[in-house]
Amino acid sequence: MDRTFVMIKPDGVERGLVGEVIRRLEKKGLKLVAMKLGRLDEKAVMDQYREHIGKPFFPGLKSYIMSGPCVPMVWEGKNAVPVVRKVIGATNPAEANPGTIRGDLALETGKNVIHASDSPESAVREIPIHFRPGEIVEYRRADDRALYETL
Ligand code: IDP
Ligand code: MG
Repeated sequence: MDRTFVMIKPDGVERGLVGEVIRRLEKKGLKLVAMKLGRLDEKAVMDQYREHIGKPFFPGLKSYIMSGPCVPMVWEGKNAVPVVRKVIGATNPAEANPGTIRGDLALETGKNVIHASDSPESAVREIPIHFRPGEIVEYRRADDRALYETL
């Protein structure tokens, strides 16, 4: 099954939005298969955001991500990568649709609550930055059949 890397950023943790974010992804039908809480070290931030190194907003992004604890997670489900991008909404919360996490819960691009992989290739690259293989947990959810059985 498809997997994506998702991370609640320090503003989300500090605002008490961890449960709200997880609730939305769980209700969508996605399965949480790995999670931790902690500060990212510099190497993890540089690896995670390597495509943005050198951009004008990078120093601010780096200090924001390292300013407090994050909640890195892996979520699993059919089309997990594009589905989660839809659920989180546009990068700039002012442009994110209502009903999305960023559209409902944030105001600033620089404080947009959540990260999610933008492609399956990004997910494959990002997951091992934050999790060892043994930290990803396989299990059945009671609604697996109801969610995935197609007629
Ligand atoms: P994404 O998070 O929707 O994938 P990216 O373009 O990959 O968006 O940017 C990564 C993160 O960098 C954003 O979520 C945001 O926190 C930050 N960022 C991107 N562009 C800007 C900007 O113009 N100003 C401030 N922060 C930015
Ligand atoms: Mg991105």
